[in-house]
Amino acid sequence: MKIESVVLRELSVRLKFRFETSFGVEQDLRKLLLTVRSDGLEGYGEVTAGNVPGYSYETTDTAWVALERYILPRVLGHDYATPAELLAELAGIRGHNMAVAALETAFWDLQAKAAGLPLWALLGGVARAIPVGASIGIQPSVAETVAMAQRHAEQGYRRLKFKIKPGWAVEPMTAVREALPDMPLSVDANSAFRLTDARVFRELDRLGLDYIEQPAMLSTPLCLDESIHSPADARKALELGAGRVINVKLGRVRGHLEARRASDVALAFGAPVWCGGMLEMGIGRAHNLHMTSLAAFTLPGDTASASRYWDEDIVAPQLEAKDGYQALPEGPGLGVELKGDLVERLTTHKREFDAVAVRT
Ligand code: OSB
Ligand code: MG
Repeated sequence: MKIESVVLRELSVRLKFRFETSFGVEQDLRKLLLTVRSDGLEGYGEVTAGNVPGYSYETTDTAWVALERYILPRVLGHDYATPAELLAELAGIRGHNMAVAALETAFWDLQAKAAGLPLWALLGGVARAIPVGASIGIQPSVAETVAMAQRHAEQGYRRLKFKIKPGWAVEPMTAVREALPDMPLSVDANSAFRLTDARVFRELDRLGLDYIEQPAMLSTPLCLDESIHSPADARKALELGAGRVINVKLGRVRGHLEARRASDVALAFGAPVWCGGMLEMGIGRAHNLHMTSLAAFTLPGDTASASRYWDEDIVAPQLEAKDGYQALPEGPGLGVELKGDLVERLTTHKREFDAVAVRT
């Protein structure tokens, strides 16, 4: 498929809640959306980077520059038969995985549409309904943490993940465990702890958590998020026993092809995999769901209902979990339509790239 033109937009969107993690607070988000055109079709991709380099070095701004200056000029006007060919073209661009992933995932959407297949089928997925959990930010009090836990458990979520940080771990989690003795629970520290905090983890160990996500930059039997940037990272981590559970995020590993390879590595090691979230809008959320259809994804992911995050999401149908399960959208490609008027209203910057202008 020839990359005929691309529209890059920055959207300004407000989360329904203040999302606090060990690296900061997010609510007013600047998000990039990519529309890739080929053969009368449109493929969509979303950049999963945050406003600031708290989770990773990539940000909305670095992704804009990487796409505008380095990534899009290389691919515009070129024809690619497969996502692998597209990625090979971009092999010289080191890092900037979230920026590359927005293009790579949009390309998959295009190919699936051209083939008349839902994206999950093109990826080789198997599941048609995806069990999902919810990722709950740091709350102002233990009581509010317990209330949030109870509300999400009542909504049917299959696993609750809590953000923790030094000084905010054992007390709230002990209270949540008391309130919900049988609920699958996990915690995510976003790399905020050090080995000298081992005592905290010995205490958390008593609470029967499913896993502890990325407590530090090196680790005991754990779930790895920030440390996994490629299938090779997954292999090394599992070989070394640095983690037993792998969180796969499309943006972090450069898109669907590498995500599928990383999940295959974990499958070969017998390590459970789940799909992490990055507070995505509808395009990123839909890509997550299609990826999660792959057989390796056996644990509930973060892909909660869109209405948990947004007053109105940018796609139709809106992606909503029922009883803790998200049904995969059917129809070709992502199976969701962009709400054009809403996207226009939320757009703060827009640039259109077309093959002729960039190539001459
Ligand atoms: O570590 O999983 C993380 C959001 C932004 C950056 C990092 C993370 C997260 C989440 C939110 O946990 C998951 C979601 O609900 O989308
Ligand atoms: Mg995480």
